[in-house]
Amino acid sequence: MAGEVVQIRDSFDPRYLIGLGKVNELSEMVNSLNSNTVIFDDELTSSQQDKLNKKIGVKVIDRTALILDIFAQHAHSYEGKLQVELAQMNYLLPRLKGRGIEMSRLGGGIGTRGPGEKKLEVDRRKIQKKISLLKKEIEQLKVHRNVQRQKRKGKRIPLVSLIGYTNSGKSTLLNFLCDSNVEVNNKLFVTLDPTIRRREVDGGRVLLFSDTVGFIKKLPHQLIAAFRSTLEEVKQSDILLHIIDSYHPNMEEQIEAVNKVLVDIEANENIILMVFNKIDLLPRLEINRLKERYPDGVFISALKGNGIDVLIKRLIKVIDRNTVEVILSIPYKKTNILSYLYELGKIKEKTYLENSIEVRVLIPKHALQRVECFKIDKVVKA
Ligand SMILES: Nc1nc2c(ncn2[C@@H]2O[C@H](COP(=O)(O)OP(=O)(O)OP(=O)(O)O)[C@@H](O)[C@H]2O)c(=O)[nH]1
Ligand SMILES: [Mg+2]
Repeated sequence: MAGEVVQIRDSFDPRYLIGLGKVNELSEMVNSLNSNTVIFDDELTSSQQDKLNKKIGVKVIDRTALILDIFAQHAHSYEGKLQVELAQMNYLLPRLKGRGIEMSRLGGGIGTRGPGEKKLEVDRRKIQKKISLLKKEIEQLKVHRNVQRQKRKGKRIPLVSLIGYTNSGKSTLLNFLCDSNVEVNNKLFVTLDPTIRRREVDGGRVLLFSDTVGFIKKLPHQLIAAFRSTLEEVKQSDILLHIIDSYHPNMEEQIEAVNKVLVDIEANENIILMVFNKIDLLPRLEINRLKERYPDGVFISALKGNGIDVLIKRLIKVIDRNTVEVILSIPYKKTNILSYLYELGKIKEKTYLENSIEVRVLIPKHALQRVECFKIDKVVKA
């Protein structure tokens, strides 16, 4: 970035978003710095964009266009590409309308208004058709994903979602936890496609970890709408790990922005654990200050591996809040249930009797029903 101009106003100027004086200041700056693009950190209407283009004489884009562009570059999967395209179309549609109004206002006599309007109408219809096609396709993928989710739920393996501001280290943590190789980069929105990996913790229990698209402040609504099915995954998780870049100068603002998006996607009622990442970059004093301020937080370095054991312990504690210890008597014919128990819970004791195996096991409360038939002798600990 070559330069920056900030204006604080009570209301937006309908013509240029910013005031005319600021536009002139911006023009001078563009000239003196020899810049070729101006990016507005807010959304522009198409008419504002046109006027600014003319006035400043270089390409002017808004933050939504920039974000959509980055998303487009990073979308790899079929679903990701469809979602970005849908967001782009949603961005384009009202902008076409804007141009239409402008054209009719011009009232440029015979020959300008008629065909202009007609072409606009054709374009608009094309885009609307494309939008409904994209929505349909995304919907179909969502059905497929729901089936997968149901299968997972059937097995009752807890799902932990990593969420947080873009570049906070979600993928780095997933890679560390699950020994995987999701792309990590010091850029924004590297991850767009949800990735799920499994990890065994605490002697054979399995947890699923999901990494997903990063949040930002003022996340364009076109993107929230298009990525709804991806974000739905977040809502369905058993626990959310809110990964925070504790080295970032705007850490607090980023935490707020993430909380806002969580409210938007109605995931704010989920169990959320705040995970302060990148503590390897902070002096001890600063870490202590953070710990004081966020006594319930977990403090880690996903890069170096500091604090990961504490994080896992905390996760297990949260999950175990919803577990019970039971004694089951499993006939030898039915021992295939054992693999389910191993995956799901923690077998604490196993005794081989004449007709059955007796196991003392810690399982999630919601799985009690599935093992009811094995004569739960007693609930040892609720
Ligand atoms: N020093 C340090 N750097 C880290 C740590 N965790 C992540 N990083 C760096 O932070 C940058 C972003 O990491 P990612 O894991 O790609 O972040 P992300 O949250 O997945 O980002 P998006 O997918 O873009 O939303 C990379 O350059 C990482 O190497 C950490 O604990 N310490
Ligand atoms: Mg990532």
